[in-house]
Amino acid sequence: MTIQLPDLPYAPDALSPHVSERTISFHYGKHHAGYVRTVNDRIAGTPDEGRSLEDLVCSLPAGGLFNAAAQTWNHNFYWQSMSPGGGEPDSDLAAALAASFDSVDTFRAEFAAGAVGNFASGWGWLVFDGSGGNGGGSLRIIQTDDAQTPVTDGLTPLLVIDVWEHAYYLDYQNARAAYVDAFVEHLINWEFASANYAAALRAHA
Ligand code: MN3
Repeated sequence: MTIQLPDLPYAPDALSPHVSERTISFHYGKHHAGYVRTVNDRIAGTPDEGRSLEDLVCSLPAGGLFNAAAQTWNHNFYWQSMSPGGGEPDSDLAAALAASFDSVDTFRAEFAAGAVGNFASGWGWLVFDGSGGNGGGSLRIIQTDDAQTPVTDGLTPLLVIDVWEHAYYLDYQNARAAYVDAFVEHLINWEFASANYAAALRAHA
């Protein structure tokens, strides 16, 4: 069994002009596909072959194979975090965002500020932290560096933005803030985030 490169959930030009078909051709077709290929090359013929991607990410030691596996997971999640229409969070997620950040608009501003301010080649996340127990939980905005992923910390990702330069340089050059603004205003797949939130609540009930 090998780790698969999932199909894009939309046509490669569907996010244009906010993320161009040219960016997706490199980002999905070269970077993401390259991480998948690296994972498969390195697990071939080893005891890791046949394990799920999640299992690999949560158990591998730091190093090149972890980086490729975690980057594969993060990119799988990133493509789903965007949709051509954007939309709005469902009522449950909207209420949770309001409880944690005062309003959905304040969430957008804080999520954008975190992603713009991440000094690393990394990722900006909205996560559900169920560590409070008793069916409770809170929403948090966190940043990770390089290939790091909240999955290894027991947090449940709801949404992610890739802020490695390869995610935006062809379209925005050094203007990361313009890319982040386009993401929060036009591209957030709220249906995906809302479904992830509902699943997180069920898992922690
Ligand atoms: Mn990337």
